[in-house]
Amino acid sequence: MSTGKAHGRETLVYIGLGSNLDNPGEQILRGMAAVAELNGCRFLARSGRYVSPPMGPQDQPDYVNAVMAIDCVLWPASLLDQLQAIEIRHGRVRSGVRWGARTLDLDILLYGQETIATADLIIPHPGIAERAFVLVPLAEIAPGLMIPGKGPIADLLERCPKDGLIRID
Ligand code: A4P
Ligand code: MG
Repeated sequence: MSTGKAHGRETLVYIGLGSNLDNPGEQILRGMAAVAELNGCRFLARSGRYVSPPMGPQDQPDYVNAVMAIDCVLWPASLLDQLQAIEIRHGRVRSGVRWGARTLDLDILLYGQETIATADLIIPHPGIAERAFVLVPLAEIAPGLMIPGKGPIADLLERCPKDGLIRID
């Protein structure tokens, strides 16, 4: 079995981006550019950017969120390492507060049709089915998507309240 970082087979991966500090709209664009430049990843598509009130603690600024699609030959754990390195390069400081403010959050929403549950990685990303700030941009670039264990994105979208989500570009 290979112990390298890449497995050679291209997999369609969706990444969720979020930011609510230091010019969030700009952070999202820079985050997308950094992901697109990763070795082993090829940019396919991006959604518009959306503003929404914070989920979780309310004493923090509104968020900007977006979703991007890439073709990726990295193993899921290697991709997570690369994404966390980008978060740190973009000024992410983990405060220890659950759902606290951040310059850049990069979540692996889907990795092909795989279901993964390890100590460090859960795919599909938990909460994907209930969060308008994930579902709406994801459906924008993948309207026919099937989410493993959850069903068609169109059905999830229909059930999900959109309170306060505004598309800004
Ligand atoms: N981890 C497990 N699965 C994954 C995955 N699929 N992708 C682990 C990425 N990471 C994954 O993440 C904590 C750990 O989750 C990682 O070390 C990784 O091993 P983190 O980024 O350090 O912490 P977090 O993001 O604060 O935690 P969490 O629970 O992932 O928060 P969420 O779900 O990202 O929510 N409100 C609005 N409007 N928009 C937002 O984007 N985001 C949050 C954070 C809160 N409120 C929000 C938003
Ligand atoms: Mg995260």
